[in-house]
Formats: sequence, structure tokens, C-alpha cells
Amino acid sequence: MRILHLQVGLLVCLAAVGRVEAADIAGVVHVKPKLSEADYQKQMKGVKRDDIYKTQGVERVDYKSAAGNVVVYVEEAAGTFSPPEKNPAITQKNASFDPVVLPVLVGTTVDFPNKDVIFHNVFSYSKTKPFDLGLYKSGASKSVTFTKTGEVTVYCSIHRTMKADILVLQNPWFTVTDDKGNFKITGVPAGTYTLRAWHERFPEADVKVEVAEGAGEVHAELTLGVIDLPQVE
Ligand SMILES: [Cu+2]
Repeated sequence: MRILHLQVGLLVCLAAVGRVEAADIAGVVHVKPKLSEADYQKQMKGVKRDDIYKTQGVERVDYKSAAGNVVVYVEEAAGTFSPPEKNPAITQKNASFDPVVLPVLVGTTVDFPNKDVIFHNVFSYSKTKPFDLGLYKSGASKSVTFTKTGEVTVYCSIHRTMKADILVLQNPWFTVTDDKGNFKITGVPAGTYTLRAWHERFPEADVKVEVAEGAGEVHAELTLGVIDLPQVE
């Protein structure tokens, strides 16, 4: 009975400490290409119609959905952190990687299961972690441990549209935005941080965030965009 009381007491104590020191960082990432339709048309003046037709069937970037799959992360935080007990996975399914963007804590092992009926090959030429898992069949899975922070772009040597990005980060305070750019990072200890936004097509953006003790929730907004980047329907 006494042990039980002690345990309950400890739990209450931990909960109280957590409430005082940690807060959530929540907000939105905006994606703002800067060139208007009118300015784009002005730039296109004098371009031959035949030349335009050559590229007509080429798939364009959908900037409306670009606010999704943005990694939002605390750049640096004090402390040492343990990788998760359950490995995150990037699955090969329908000749695509799922998810296409995966932030992980340094030291994490990522599983790459093949859930297609066809063979795939998973490899990366990145400086952060070059690897080549070779061809492997349906139902098989291989793993890679990421021991250095940085960016790792992953491809399949057979299917050229297969691409995934892994961001290896210093601390566990990161998340991926939903398709509207919303994000929430939970349980960030009190402190002053640089919050960064990473997207495969844009330069990174950052903002300073102050997490005060007992803040509850801190709001943050980030904007990704490129000067003169055309957005054409
Ligand atoms: Cu493939």
C-alpha cells in the first residue's frame, strides 16, 4: 500500500513538473509564391505558341497543396534524446513511398518494407547517409540507422517517380504539417528556440520562438516562398 502511495505521489509530481515546464508550439506554415497571373502574362508576351505547346502536357507544381508535408522543427535543444522504441517506416506501396516526408531523431532506425507485389530498390546518394538496399521482393523489409543530422533523399532505381525525403534532426521536437499548413509540436521545454520550416521545393524559413514556463500553447507562423516564383492555374 505504501509503495502504491509513493508511485501515485511520483506520478502527480511528474505531471506537475511537466505542466510547468513544457508547452506546445502550434501554428501554420504559409506558402506564398510572389508572381501574379498578370505579371506572368506580361513575361510570356512574345513567346511563340509552338514553343509553349512543347511543354503543355508537363505536370505543374500544385502550390495549393504545397503547405502540406512541411517539416516544422526546433533547430537545437539542450539535452540528450533516445530514438523511439518502435521504428518509423517508409513503405513501398503502389510504386510510391509512404510517407514521402519523414523527420526522425538522430540515431533512429527507419524500416523500408515492400508492400507491393513488384520488386523495388531503395537507395540514397546523400552526404548525410549514402546507402543502397538493393532489390527486394514483396513482404520483405530492410532498415537503415541514421546517425548524422541532415537531409537524406531516397529513390528507387527502377521507378523514377519514387522519391522520399528523410530529415534527421537533433531533438525530438518536430512534426509535419497537414495539407493546410497547420502544425503542433507538443511538450517543448521552456526556452528560446529557432523554429524552422523545411519543404522539398523551397528555401527554409525560420522564426524565433519563446516558450515561457507554464505557457500552455505558443503560436508561431512561418512563410515559405520564392521571389518571382510563378503560380499559374
Ligand atoms: Cu520502385
